[in-house]
Amino acid sequence: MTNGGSDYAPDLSDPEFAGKAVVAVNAPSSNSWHATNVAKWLYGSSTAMATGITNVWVYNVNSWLFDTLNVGAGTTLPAASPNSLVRVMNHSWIASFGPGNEGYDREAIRRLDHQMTRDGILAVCGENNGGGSARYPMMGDCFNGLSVGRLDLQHSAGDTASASDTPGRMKPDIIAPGQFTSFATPVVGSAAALLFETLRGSAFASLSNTQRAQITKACLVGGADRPVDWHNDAPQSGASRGMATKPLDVMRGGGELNVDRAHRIVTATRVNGTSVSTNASPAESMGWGTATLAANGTTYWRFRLNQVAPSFDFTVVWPRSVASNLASYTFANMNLRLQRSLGGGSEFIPLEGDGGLATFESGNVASTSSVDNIETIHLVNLQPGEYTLQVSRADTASGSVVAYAAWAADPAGFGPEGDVDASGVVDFGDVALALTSFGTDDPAADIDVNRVVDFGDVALILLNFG
Ligand SMILES: [Ca+2]
Ligand SMILES: [Ca+2]
Ligand SMILES: [Ca+2]
Repeated sequence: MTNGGSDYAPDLSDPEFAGKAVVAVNAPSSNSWHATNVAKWLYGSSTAMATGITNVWVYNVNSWLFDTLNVGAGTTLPAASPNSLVRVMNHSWIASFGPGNEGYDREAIRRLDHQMTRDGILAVCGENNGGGSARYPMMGDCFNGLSVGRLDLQHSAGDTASASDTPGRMKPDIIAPGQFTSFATPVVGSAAALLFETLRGSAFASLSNTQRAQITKACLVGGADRPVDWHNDAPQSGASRGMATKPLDVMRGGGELNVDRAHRIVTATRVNGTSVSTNASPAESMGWGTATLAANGTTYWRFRLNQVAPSFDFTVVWPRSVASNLASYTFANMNLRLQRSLGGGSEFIPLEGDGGLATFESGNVASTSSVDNIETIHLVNLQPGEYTLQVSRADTASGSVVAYAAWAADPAGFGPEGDVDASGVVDFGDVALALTSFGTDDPAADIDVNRVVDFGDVALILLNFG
């Protein structure tokens, strides 16, 4: 899909599209440079990441809005996809019905979110071009897809407008390379197609396409690069240290697309959240999982760092549910909190404020937006120890909601148990360090996590020796 007008189709004489079935849905259609380049980044055989995409349907924006999405058609739902195998929808355009007509903008977004969960699709939607430029509600205001900005930060960014469903949500969700947002957006779409391809493998046979779409979203955002400039505005000193009330970086969203890490996450071991903290099994350095939360429900993941992790990132996303008459929607408010834990998750040590000073160098341990449907923990230099990650619902809306989580911690924190000095091997240096901190609560040497360095820890070092 590309700009309005009849010139919305890619030039199929380009060898990048050889052998691909590209259907221009609306008549008349003609080619455009814009559409051709969007198509190259999305499914071109040499430019795109997902070179193997073979079946594509392209639309004129106006026709798609009124004849497919069915904006203005009351309770008539969006039309079915041209093929049930369609998984990615690319929107390299921006628009608004304008002042006084915000209801149509809202309706279009509501319909798109409904379509995504109904049909198991992930929509990628471009932001406006230009740093400081105005945001447009369509289609970047969506809840269930991804809004995309540019790696060079020359894109619109900010909160969804007061006229949107649930105002104040942060956009964009992710940034990617591209000369224009129109070309950055299909880069994310192509990455999404790669993850969908993985998720349709036999190991994932039990998943629905709607689940696959949200797992893809979680892995793309959860696997994104968060460079040193990335921050979600959590105070870094004082009583509120580490407490973020906005989940994303204002300009970078969830971060810079890293398809390799996203793929590593989705192919790592799935670990689901569990409602009893002591039942949470330790997760590996990368992975994903789900949890179903009732109103006011809580679920837990557990992590065991044997060494310092230079980075630790945990992201959770969840979709809104649009009523089948499109007149309303239900929307959970999930929050994240990371605490140090002891004894396999039976006791917690809060890390907010000064309590976290010795535990992490910078970042956030709580993510508690009241409006977004994404929350993010991002930490630099998290010290060894046991941690419990809590996802809780702060709303009382009826019905259960699935949380889709993805995490990526630096594997340096997941070396051998007992390697207290992080030399890569359990040796006499570790025994020496444990004896040096004997009797203290130094978590680096408290291997059995009972809050004191004692003979139990030395015994574990000897057990793991060599
Ligand atoms: Ca929240
Ligand atoms: Ca060692
Ligand atoms: Ca101990």
